[in-house]
Amino acid sequence: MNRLTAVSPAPHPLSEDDESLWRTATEVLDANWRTDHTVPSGTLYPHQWSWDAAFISIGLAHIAPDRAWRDLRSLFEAQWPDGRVPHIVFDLGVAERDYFPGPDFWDVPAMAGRPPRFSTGLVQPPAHALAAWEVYRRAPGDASAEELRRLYPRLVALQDYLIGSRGVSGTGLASIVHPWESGLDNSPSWDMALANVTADEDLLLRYERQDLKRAAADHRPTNDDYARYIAIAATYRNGGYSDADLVDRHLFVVECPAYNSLLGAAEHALARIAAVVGADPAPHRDRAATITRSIVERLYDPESGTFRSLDLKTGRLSTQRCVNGLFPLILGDLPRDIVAQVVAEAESARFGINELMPIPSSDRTADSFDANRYWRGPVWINANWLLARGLAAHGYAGHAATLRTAMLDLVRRSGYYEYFHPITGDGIGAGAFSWTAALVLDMLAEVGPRIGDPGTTRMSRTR
Ligand code: 2M8
Repeated sequence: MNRLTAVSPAPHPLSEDDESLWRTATEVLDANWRTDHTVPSGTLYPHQWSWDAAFISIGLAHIAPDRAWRDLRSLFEAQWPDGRVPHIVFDLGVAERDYFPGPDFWDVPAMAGRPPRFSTGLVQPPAHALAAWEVYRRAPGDASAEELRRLYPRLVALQDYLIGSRGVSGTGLASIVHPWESGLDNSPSWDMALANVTADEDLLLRYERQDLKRAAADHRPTNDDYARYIAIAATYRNGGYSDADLVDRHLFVVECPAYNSLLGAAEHALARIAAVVGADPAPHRDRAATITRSIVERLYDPESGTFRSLDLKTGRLSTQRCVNGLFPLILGDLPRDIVAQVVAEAESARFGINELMPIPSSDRTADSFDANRYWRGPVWINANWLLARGLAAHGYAGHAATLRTAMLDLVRRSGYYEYFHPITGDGIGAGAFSWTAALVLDMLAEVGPRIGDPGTTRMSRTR
């Protein structure tokens, strides 16, 4: 495996502590690099994951832009002819037993010059156009412009797939067909929809969970939920990964506010990318406006002042308040009155923006809150990084800086974990986790010494 020969310096002087953070984050990404992509974790996740690659590329842009583009390119080289970008691209050199469900389970046919079983048939949140734009901004120049030109048609094909084949409601929003597609896999946001799926634990006798060999059982999904995940994935696979008649045929069809916010953010990013590559930005702006309008019309619950997921099989909004309800903040065109409501939700005891701890993945006051279990309470850096961006873009610079301070302090204290206990801050899940390291680099590069400096406007507690 080729190593980065030297640690690239930060773009501005850092404190001694931050200098060390910069170096160790670089080391994590370097250790997780595999020829043409980065694995999320060398132990728990030994393949390439779709939205991980997006976040990772943003960090790599600061230290090895060639790797940032290579990572995104590798992912899009695995794009299916229908435009979907698989949620996992398998490294066929990794043993089947090292990750479940692996290539044999998904049993994807050969296509587009790829061997059989090269990927899963699911997708993940479309964070890639945003990432490509951010990599370009961080590492501008002809080489990056060329990469953007190469990626643009593929990014558009992904959006076309999501808005077309997955546009089940015909409103411009995309549906997910599995909790794994949300990226927020075990979130309480899916509990109501999953309650209608039979949990057949016999499936776990046929298929052995690998995650429990590498992580504590009370940090991971329950067996019941895992059995449901397998049933949903197997149904989609057995239907040949077809998206026809999903509401009638499939077990899980949901519109998620986080997923669709990233879908809209992708159109905003594509409008900017189009201007660089000589394409027409107008259709992207139109689509972005439609997506924001539909998210508000369909997924916003004015009574609670938050966004919720919508089960298309029952027509019901989830009753759970989860971090996905805050994601529409990343949309610059979210109406101001709704922004204010969502910020109030983020400030409330349910999520509680403060300097001591980033925002948890789920409502701290709800019965479903679980401080240890995967997306049901713990803190995730990618979600907080996105929320900080959204808050800053809507003029809440103080809140954005508070979140950044909390994130950097947490990682300084606990390490580059996959997720963190929302009360103690202890690291949970995989250590040396790539997107945590990547986004730390990005925060250090962007804010640098100003983080924690109370004399600056970014740190002000007011808007
Ligand atoms: C987690 O999901 C995978 C399945 O895709 C798993 O639990 O095995 C999620 O946190 C997801 O968002 C993430 O992309 C993936 C790899 O980091 O791990």
